[in-house]
Amino acid sequence: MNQSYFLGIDASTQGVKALVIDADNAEIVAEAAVNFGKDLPQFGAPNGYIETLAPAEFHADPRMWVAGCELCLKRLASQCDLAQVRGVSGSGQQHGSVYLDDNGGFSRDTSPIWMDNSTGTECAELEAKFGVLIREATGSPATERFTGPQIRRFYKTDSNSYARTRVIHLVSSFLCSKFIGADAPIDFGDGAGMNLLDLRTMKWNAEIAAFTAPDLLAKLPPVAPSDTIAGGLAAEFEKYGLKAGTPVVVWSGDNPNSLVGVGASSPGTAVISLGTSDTVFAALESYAPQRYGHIFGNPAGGFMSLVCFTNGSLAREKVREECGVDWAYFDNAALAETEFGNGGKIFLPWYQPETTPLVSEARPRANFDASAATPAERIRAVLETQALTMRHHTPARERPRVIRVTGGASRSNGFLRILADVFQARVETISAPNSAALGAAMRAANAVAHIPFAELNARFCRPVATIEPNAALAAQADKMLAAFGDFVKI
Ligand code: XUL
Repeated sequence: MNQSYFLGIDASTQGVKALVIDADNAEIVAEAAVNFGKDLPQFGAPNGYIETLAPAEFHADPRMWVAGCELCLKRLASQCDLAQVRGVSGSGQQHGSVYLDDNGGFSRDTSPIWMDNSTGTECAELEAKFGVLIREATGSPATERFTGPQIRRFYKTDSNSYARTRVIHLVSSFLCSKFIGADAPIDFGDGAGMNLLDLRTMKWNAEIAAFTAPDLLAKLPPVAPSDTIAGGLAAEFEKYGLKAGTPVVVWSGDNPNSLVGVGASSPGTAVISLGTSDTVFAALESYAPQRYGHIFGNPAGGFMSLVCFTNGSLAREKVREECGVDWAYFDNAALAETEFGNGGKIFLPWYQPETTPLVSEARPRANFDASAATPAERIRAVLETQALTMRHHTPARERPRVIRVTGGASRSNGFLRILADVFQARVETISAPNSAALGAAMRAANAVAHIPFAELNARFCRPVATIEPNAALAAQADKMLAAFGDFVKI
């Protein structure tokens, strides 16, 4: 019998992915995926959420997440012997909340998820009541998708159902509870995405909870470090070949799990994920609230920062279209036909309202005349400005030595070179298609078999390619950063 199989499950917005790692042999031995739209059409959520609600409301049926996990396990069981699994953990889309009553049923039929932005009023109320304390205590400003404002809105719009609620779980703690057949704690990583956890004490903030909704403290599960064993696997999972009683480690959110799954859970390595929106996240030595973005618990211990830039890949695509070039040209021309610095051109691609910095209207801004620039200059301008924006919003104390880049746009050599030179850091690309599920499996291996994360990183998170910064450009990068700072202030 192999003693080193660990199972990681990622319940994300559009589906569930799961994998089994063999920790001793540094191998992923099985991988499976379920797509909610394709595989579970009975839930009527082709993209993972119910499409018939008001425009700002995004909900999903929590039963769909359970069904997705079960189908995924069934698919995994056909690939490997799940009886060999020694530990289980998981990942949930952050911020979503599940409301359970006293009778094992749901007191709220559907769950608001992270895409929901219906709580502007509740956020304003929290900010009016607590001001900067919200950011100082919880690591984030009052944020529409965060669970506290969502709970407050539920209480205000349906106080009877709120009163009938026994416990409010996050997606992660709800699914962990299903796996152990009892209420599971909320971990420090995901708990920090609620505007309720006080990151200075790692306890629920009683004052904020009391203002959010009556008796809320009594309805929140306990919080626990991310390496806590929540319980043993419930007997019903034996039908997939798993063994009842196998340790289940508390689940966490998808971003905290990804931090682990890309091998960046120690300070010094930042992760840039280039997707629809771009996110930059990194492990932090200690807790200090920052002006932008969010701070969550790092499942490997300590904290992590996460800053989101809304205008990511869609903005790059828009520039490509406006320039009338294909991706092959876009990904390489910026490097080949232009020079670092690009004559000082800055182009803020705010084609949509931007989160960082907060810009409420779609309003691209340039310091040069685009009609007089070549396509390569325009492409370099957007890529250099995006890189400068990321560095500008990374506090100096967290300047990374290494940046791990993931996501679709990490194929662009031009962009990788620009990131290395702007940050003056080594850029590594990694292939991390299932980083949240891998992070969960690594957390299970760490908590159950006590394999150190450094060891797990060396086994599972090796870079695919490396780009060293050109140190001769360091002074110029500093000047560009200063010029960028002046321009965004205008
Ligand atoms: C992070 C966030 C999303 C969700 C879903 O704050 O809202 O990244 O975790 O992926």
